[in-house]
Amino acid sequence: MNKSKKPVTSDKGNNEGFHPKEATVTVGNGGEWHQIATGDQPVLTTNQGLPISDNQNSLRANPKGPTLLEDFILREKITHFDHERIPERIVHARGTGAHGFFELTHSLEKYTTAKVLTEEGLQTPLFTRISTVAGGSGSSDTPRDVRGFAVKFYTKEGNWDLVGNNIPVFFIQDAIKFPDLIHAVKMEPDRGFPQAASAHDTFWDFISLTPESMHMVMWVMSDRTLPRSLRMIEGFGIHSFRLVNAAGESTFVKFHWRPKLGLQSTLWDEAVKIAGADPDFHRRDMFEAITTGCFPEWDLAVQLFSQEEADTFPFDHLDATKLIPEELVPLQVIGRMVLNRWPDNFFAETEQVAFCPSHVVPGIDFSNDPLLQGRLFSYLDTQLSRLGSPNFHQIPVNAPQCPFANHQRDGHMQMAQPTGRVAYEPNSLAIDSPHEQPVTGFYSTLIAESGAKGRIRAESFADHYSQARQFYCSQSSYEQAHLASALVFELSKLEHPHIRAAMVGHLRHIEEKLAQRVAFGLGMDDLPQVPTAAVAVQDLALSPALQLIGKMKDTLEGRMIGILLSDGSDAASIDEVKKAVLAEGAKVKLIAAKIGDVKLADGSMIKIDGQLAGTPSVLFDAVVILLSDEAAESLGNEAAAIDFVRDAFGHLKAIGIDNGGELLLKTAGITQDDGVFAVSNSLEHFIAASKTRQWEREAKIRTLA
Ligand code: HDE
Repeated sequence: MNKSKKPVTSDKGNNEGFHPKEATVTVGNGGEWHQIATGDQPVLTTNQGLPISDNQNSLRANPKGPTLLEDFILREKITHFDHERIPERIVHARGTGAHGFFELTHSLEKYTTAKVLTEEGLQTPLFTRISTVAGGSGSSDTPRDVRGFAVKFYTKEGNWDLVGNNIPVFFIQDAIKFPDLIHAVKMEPDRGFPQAASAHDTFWDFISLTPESMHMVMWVMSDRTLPRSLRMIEGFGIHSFRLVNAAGESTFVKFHWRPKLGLQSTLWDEAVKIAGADPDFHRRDMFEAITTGCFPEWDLAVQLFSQEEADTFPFDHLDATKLIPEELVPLQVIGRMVLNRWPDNFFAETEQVAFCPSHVVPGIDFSNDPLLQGRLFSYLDTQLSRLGSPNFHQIPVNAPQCPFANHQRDGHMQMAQPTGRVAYEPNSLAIDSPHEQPVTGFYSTLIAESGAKGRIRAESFADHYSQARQFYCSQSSYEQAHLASALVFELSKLEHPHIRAAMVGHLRHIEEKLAQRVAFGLGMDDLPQVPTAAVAVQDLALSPALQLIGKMKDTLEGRMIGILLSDGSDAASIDEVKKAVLAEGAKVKLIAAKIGDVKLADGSMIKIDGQLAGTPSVLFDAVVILLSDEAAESLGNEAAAIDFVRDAFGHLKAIGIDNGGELLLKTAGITQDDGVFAVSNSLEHFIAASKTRQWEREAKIRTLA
């Protein structure tokens, strides 16, 4: 018997790994795999269950001869490998998923029959996938991009998919424009670049010719598209949906996810550098949070309103380029989502999960938003092409967790084996077969429709600038500067000056000063002409709730602090900083010039988490530099150390120092400001400052538009 715990491998071509008498066989069971026999290690088999004696050598005619076609084991293995990839999502290809639950804390019984929204205290299992939009599945986590926010609730009454984004509005009003929008933003077809970037001609060409996108463009150019963590973004269902109660009355609803950790973003320069330092920054952050028990959490809130109320809004709520300010219709928190389980297998779950906005439960219905109406078709279609079969609902991550049965049969990769001769309804031959449920089943709300059929856009959709203006004007001055600078960066990348000019023309409708800032940043001598607007731009009431800075939380929870140290660093200082940071719910990583152990001044050894060159300060929310004088002097000749402190300072982070740290800052040419603290006497101030950014520093170190 093989007692070794080591994997059984052989490069000698012998049979030492195979022990037929104690073979462990692995069998499939509706998509799950079970070990059914004993032994130290499972036996490696083909997909037909044949034990394999040699997994190192293919079958050759002689030791130096050609490989034989007869080698069915080689062919099965390679063929399977050749087919490992399925088409990636045409949008939202790069995503991070996790399991969790939704707990209802406030019943909406008055408005809906949906049990997931009426049974207080009920915990509904769910799977959530957060994604970028434009890049391929292997692209980095931190481009400037919208984040998809899709949640599949496995309710008692079937799956409910709430497939939203981290921005409450969208680029276009009508689904028929979606392929154009996506073709414009994705890599240009003749050259195959840029990957995961909107800073190129085709995107801005399309946008400049599509005024309805201006509101969304304001959001996309804000720091909302540069999240610090996926745990620190909001989610929005975007469209109006309907809730329908037992009396058949319907109420409009907008869904909002609110992160418990508050909102937090990176700076643009930081996001760019993170992409190099750790392309998996967001996925790793989520993985580390969930696997260490710091479960990400969001509140679910709703905005509820009637048709009569909607008629008084100065915009049309069926237009997905508009939002309903919280000041107009307040948010009501009705429950919370906790993500507490990382998937066992990325492909099986995160890649194969199939969301469809058409997956609703009784008591939830659609509105006439023309973007939503198009999506109701698109997602089912895309699953057929990606997952290759109308049986995609049988894949465990997609399968409802309530009983489900109907008379649909057969098809590619059918896993179910229904019995009996009846596969139709109505029938009298199998009274226990699935029958429709007129009372509790899903029904579509009765809505009277009138008007002329045609390819016509409602006049109420014509105002493209007022909410863009409201968004920009509601931002803090720091956020306005970031937004203007983002526009300068993106438009500066264009080869075609006429697109630049067209964009600045649109900005003049939104806010004249914004247009001036961007034009100045782009080196334009004169402001371009203002394009004709279909309707006059309105001055809507400012909405402070649209700020990101306003929604940052005064907390270190979920944050990461980096301590740069060296041989000879002071053990007591390290200990004090660590304790203070951990007490606030943040995590600490220790960085030194070399990986391994560092010998501190008191002779104790401490384990290092990251090597300096591979662990730059962009990976942290705040940093502490605790060095012996000698180490500070030698690190002064180390570009990675200079970059570490310069970037931390440039990214407006709080910096804690001791004498050695002060020396390194000096060598790096940094003039200390109010965001730099001696940890010996100002540790608590350092902690407080680490919860935010040193915004006042920015104007002194960076020219913003
Ligand atoms: Fe999507 N979208 N979309 N979308 N979308 C897809 O479905 C589509 C839109 C969103 O993590 C695709 O399974 C059309 C708005 C998310 O798996 C596809 C239109 C919003 C995800 C598709 C839109 C979204 C997708 C690609 C215009 C925010 C990722 C793969 C009518 C409310 C879900 C797939 C995941 C994915 C089509 C517009 C969000 C092709 C036609 C608006 C979060 O079906």
